[in-house]
Amino acid sequence: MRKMVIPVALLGAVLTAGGCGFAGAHGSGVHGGSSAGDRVGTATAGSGGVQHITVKGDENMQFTPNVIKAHPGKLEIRLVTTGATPHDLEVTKLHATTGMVKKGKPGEVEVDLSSAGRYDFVCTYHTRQHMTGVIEVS
Ligand SMILES: [Cu+2]
Repeated sequence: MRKMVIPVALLGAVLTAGGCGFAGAHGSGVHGGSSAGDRVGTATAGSGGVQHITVKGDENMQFTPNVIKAHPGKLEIRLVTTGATPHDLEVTKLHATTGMVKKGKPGEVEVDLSSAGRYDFVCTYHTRQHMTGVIEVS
């Protein structure tokens, strides 16, 4: 069930379309996808003991944050897409996914992180562009 979605070159035109002012935040011109680009986010505790984090998927095929720090327990991940390219977020080990998320239509997935450790997540559309991240549970 390998899905292939090849986004047409949309860079440039779409970046000004968003209302969130996100464009330009990563305009350093640095490419390469190495681990130097850790963007760390910490899940916040919510009602009912469920932790929450919002992750953005952008036109550079990157998640922000791409390192999520959480505690053992339930975590709800909300994925928003900032540009025209759809993304998803799948926690690989748990086979849990948001499904395809388009701009303006966030998707959520709740995972039960019962034990400490590292849980990788990916965008299944852009694995070849290394659109990945990790949840660090401790
Ligand atoms: Cu993606």
